[in-house]
Amino acid sequence: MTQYDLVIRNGQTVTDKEQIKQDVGIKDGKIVTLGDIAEQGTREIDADGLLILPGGIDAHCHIEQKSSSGIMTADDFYSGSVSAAFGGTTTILPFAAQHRGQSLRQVVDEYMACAEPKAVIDYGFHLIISDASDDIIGQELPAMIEDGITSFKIYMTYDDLKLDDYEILNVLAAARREQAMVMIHAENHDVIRWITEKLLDQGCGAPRYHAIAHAQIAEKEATHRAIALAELLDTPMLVVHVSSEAALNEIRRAQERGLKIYGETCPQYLFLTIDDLDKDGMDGAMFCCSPPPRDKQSQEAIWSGLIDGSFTVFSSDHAPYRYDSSGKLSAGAEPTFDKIANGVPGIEIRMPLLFSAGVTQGRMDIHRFVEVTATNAAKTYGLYPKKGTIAVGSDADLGLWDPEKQVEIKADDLHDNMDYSPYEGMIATGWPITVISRGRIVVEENELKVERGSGQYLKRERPEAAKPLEKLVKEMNPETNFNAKFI
Ligand code: DUC
Ligand code: ZN
Ligand code: ZN
Repeated sequence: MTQYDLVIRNGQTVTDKEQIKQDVGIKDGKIVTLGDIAEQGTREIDADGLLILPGGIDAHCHIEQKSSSGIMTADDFYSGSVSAAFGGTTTILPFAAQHRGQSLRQVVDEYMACAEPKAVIDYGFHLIISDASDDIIGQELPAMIEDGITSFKIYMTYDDLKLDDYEILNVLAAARREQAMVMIHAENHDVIRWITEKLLDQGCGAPRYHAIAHAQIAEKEATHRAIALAELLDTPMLVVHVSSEAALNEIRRAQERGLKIYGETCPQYLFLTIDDLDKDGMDGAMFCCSPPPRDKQSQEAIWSGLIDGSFTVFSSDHAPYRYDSSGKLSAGAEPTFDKIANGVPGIEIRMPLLFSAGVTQGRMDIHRFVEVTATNAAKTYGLYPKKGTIAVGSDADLGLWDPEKQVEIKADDLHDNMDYSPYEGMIATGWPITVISRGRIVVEENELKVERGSGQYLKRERPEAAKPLEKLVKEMNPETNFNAKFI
């Protein structure tokens, strides 16, 4: 009997560090051999001319999630995970979102029950914490972290989600103690509220005003403040969905000072601009997300942060709301911008569009592409080296990419449950033609090959990246337990 369930031959394996022409031998869902393999596998794939990349990890997506204003995403765990897989992603980390009044255990149990029978690829959860009461932070959160949900998102804006600075400090202190990763949505709530009121008073309610209300200064100020709070307690933190140069520069400055501050950006900040929100009628609603796409200069700045290492992860922030009364237009046919469901889809195009505009067009090398789409997410969220790399002992999660295949993005061809794509008509050069998760062929010849519910839940480790800095640990003031240099 053969030692291998699957052997992939003649391809070039690519990790964040190296590209090697070698065979990949897979057994029981794991990579067991890399190198020349003489023996036949039960199944063989000829990957001549293809790049074999680690399966992508989408570390920020909203699936089967009810927004704080009660609108359900268009994708459930089946359509969301299928769409991810067709775009080369083999692991998703969506959110289990707490609404105020809910216990974290109840929230996680509900999301687990939704995902388990439907997901076709592996998945874990970040929590969203909207209630930072002592019980939640002191007792429930540590229990959830112990159970493998080792990261959580908090918000500085939205009436029903926002934490104030005092609450953020409590959350950061808990994360520090438990060594979990804090993700933060950094926008100044009152700035957005104030501008929104003024705009609406003047009758400026069209979708494009969403981008004006969510001013860059609101993102910059909140990013600066969040970093200051994290520094006070010496707590690692990741700023999600960064859209502007000003916010990026806050992150850069923190990193230059040696702080463990990480950043994430997303396709909408590389491929869309404020002009997209200014389409005829309500069509701009299809591009409303927070923070919003900015101008061309910001796009270039965000590209530079992705290329130079300032950003750690590139995630989709897939937040799919259809362009109808179930989603974008749930508040009526012509809602003002503040009533438009916030978010854009992108789980399937995340990797192909970045591959095309980044690697094919020569902006970034392929190793950096692997780093930001897979390896760094695994490291940041406690999945490495099980996920995010190609190594003996790692899960056999792989995308076989044809670097020359051209695909025109069309909503009709994507596998999510959306009725539009913000990226309609864009051409991607480079596409994953075979996608493998734990040795199972999930996508081949443009067909789904696995059953619903065949994805597995990932109980995650405490991330190495969430450990406070040794240097700062020594500087902590023993009486106050905060960073002594601020006294
Ligand atoms: N934050 C997200 O992470 N996604 C969509 C909208 C938002 O505010
Ligand atoms: Zn957010
Ligand atoms: Zn999001």
